[in-house]
Amino acid sequence: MTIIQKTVLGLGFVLVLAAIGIWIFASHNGSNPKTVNATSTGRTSVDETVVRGEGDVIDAVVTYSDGKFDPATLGPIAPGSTVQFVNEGDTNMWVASNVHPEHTELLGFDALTSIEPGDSYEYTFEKVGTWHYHNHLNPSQTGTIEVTQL
Ligand SMILES: [Cu+2]
Repeated sequence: MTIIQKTVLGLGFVLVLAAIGIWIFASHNGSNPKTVNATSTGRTSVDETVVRGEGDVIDAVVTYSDGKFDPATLGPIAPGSTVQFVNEGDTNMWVASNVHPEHTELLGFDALTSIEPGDSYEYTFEKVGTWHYHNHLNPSQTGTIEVTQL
């Protein structure tokens, strides 16, 4: 092989690798169309927290473990967004709207029962507002959901 043949072969190889890389990158990016970049909110780096309502699918997830809800403040999310509260801790949780113990800030936002580790509670936020909640079993553990017209 001449040096020119080797160079052409090498360049061809690099181009094929680049094409494969671009294809993988593009197909990965297109895999979750409802995810919107949330970094501009400054509240969280979790992309899934800026979402649009899509009916009965899970639009965002809040996890509970070690006595904390994560993210502590979720949003903004659009009206109609369903949030799943997942108990990843080793004690029960009971998600309920403030104010303890009446839970009247957002009527209906109340698991009405104790959620065991590994189980979850889902609630669809229809009303615009900043909704505070707590663990009814330990009211000092709190979180916030921000529902805004996006
Ligand atoms: Cu309560």
